[in-house]
Amino acid sequence: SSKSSNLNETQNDENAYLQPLDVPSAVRSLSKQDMSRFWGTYRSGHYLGLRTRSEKSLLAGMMWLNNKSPRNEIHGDIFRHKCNQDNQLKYGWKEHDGENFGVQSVEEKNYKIWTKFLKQQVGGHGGDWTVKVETEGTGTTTFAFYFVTDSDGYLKVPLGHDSADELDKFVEQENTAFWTYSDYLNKITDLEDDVMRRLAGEYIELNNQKVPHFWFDEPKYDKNYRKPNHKNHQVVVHSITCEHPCSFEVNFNSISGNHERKRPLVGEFFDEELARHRKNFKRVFGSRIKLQEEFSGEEHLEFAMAAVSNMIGGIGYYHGHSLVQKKGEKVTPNWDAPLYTAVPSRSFFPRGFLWDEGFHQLLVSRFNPKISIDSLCHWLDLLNKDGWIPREQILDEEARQRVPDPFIVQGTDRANPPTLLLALDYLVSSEKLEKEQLQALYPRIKAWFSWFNTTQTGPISGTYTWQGRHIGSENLELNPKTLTSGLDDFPRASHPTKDEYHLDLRCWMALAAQVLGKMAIKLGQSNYEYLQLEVELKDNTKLNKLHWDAEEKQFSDFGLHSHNVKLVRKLVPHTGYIQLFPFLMKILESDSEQLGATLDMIADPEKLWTDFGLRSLAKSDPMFNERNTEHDPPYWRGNIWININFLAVHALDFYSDEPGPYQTQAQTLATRLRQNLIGNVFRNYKETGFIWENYSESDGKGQGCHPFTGWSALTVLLMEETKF
Ligand code: 6A9
Repeated sequence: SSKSSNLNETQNDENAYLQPLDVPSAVRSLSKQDMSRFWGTYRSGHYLGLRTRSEKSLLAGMMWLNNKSPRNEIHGDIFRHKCNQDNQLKYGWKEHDGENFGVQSVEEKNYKIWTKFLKQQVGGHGGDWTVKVETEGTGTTTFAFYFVTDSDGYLKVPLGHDSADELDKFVEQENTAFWTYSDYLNKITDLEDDVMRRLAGEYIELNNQKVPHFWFDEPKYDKNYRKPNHKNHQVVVHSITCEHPCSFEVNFNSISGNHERKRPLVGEFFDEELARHRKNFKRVFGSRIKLQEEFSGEEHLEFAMAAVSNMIGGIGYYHGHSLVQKKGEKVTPNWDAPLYTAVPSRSFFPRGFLWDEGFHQLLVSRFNPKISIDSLCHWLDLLNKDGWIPREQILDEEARQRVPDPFIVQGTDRANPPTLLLALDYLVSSEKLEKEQLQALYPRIKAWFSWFNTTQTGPISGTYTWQGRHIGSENLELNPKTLTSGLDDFPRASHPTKDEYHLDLRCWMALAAQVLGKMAIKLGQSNYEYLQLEVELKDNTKLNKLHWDAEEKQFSDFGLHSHNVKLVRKLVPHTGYIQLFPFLMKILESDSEQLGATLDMIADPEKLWTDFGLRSLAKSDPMFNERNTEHDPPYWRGNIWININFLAVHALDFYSDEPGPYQTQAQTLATRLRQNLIGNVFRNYKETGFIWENYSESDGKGQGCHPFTGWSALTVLLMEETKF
């Protein structure tokens, strides 16, 4: 692609930042190759996209189109393939366990499609699977189910309607197959056009019947398909046109399972096996995620299961490299590596994000810790020699096509909050991480921590600075962004300088030191270094000295800020999520004036309190709901975000148990905030069928992209009986 053609220069081996950290791979340390997650719905940016967890994979997927509707009646793509918000479809996994099965529904205007994915572990290569498609409603739909080979294999699917058909589990009205080639796996997008040209409307008369003209289409470029050249990926597409309601099965059998397979996964056996797994899923769900009495009804349970299932069903597997850049050097490809990760949104951001993943795995680890450990090992294997992990994982051409150029390149000095440690901390304290696994991860976590503690330090001892704010861009943006912090446009010092320092990062470092110290003890190693830093970073006197603004009665960043028309170095008086961090990380002493002031800020409807959750920026803040540029609407300047609200509820729970002058206030706020959040996210789900990226502070409506079953799905943990 033109985007990267000038970037594929040979790597300079002396550049440490382009090499993986020099300790044994965490992924490889996982107890022998576990095949239970080999096949999966890992192309989660598609309505139904399957692949294996291997570098090169046979891909499978499905698309469909509305034959009967005139084009202009259909929203979005005429060919439904990639998840696209413009299609205005309601879709998502109702149940998905990440290992055995998933049940998804997709709602078109006049009909509904169920995609039921089920696996059977036989043989040594991840076993068999079947996709059963069932529809309800009226009208006719043409489905196209396809397979794409990696560049080594080839498909031997006999063509023609009268030959024995290896994909013959279709129950169809019209059933056609054809070949095509994709010269590049990642340009599978072109497949839509190709299939479209062949399917869209071109019918011929045959025996007084209208049939698609490609019925007996000869393979187009298949002269040498038995010896495909390495660039080519062979594609076979099977199309089925049926009248609703209808159903068909696509059954994949792994040859290595032939001697073990009692029955193929089709027909009655499929239905029985699926029913068995669904029952088991509900049982396991109920035992691992116990909902409070008031949420134990059908509707809440369905919501909770859908939230978890979409998080798990959205997990993707990628293989490729980021494009990275060290300050002052040219953009270079990183090494090729796999990533198994949940994604914030299947439609908009179907790829990995570092700080999102820590929140994702807090939820996933409740249901299946093995999945979380697997993900964390993959993420921590991405550490380079310096201990850096790229924030946004845009690993292949398909991912790069979705992202505008300036956002693709990852700077090697750029951080993102170390939330993976939140998930790890949970796994360690709940004894779900085995000692050997921790042993394998520990050197990586140490290296990551040490990268933070050397590259992100501020101008004076005990201070930390997010690198990478745009110095000198204050005339272009209302307030130059801090993407690395995760709270992109939350206002900071008006004029970025090298010597500003940030409150939230200091608090993240306190948390990191605390978690590392705990892990060291668990492994019987010295925790001295971490304990010392934890104590220093949690010292309220030191914290207040650096970040407490006595006049504004709040904590703040420090930097060059315009104040009464003058530019001065001072504490930056904005009010919102950043100000909560010492409270969120439970650093504040329970009888401190600072805790009291923070709780007041939370409870004040002119500041953070709304009936739907806490606002990201106070209503009273001068930048409340302000655009950053003409093209950049307010994002973290008022909207309600669930990840921070989740941390807030847990901090309130914590202070609710701490005797002191603010205990009762914390208790009241915890109860009310929890109720507001659950009530609103649930109401939106009922009304729209989706969990959203963020919620409006004025009426609670879901906003931004959807489905966003990333951290917003943490609502489920707020519904739990036992507090986190
Ligand atoms: C650039 C893509 C059509 C923004 O959830 C992922 C991140 C969070 O980590 C971050 O905290 N989101 C939050 O402020 C989404 C970021 C997406 C960037 C994509 C343009 C265009 O796609």
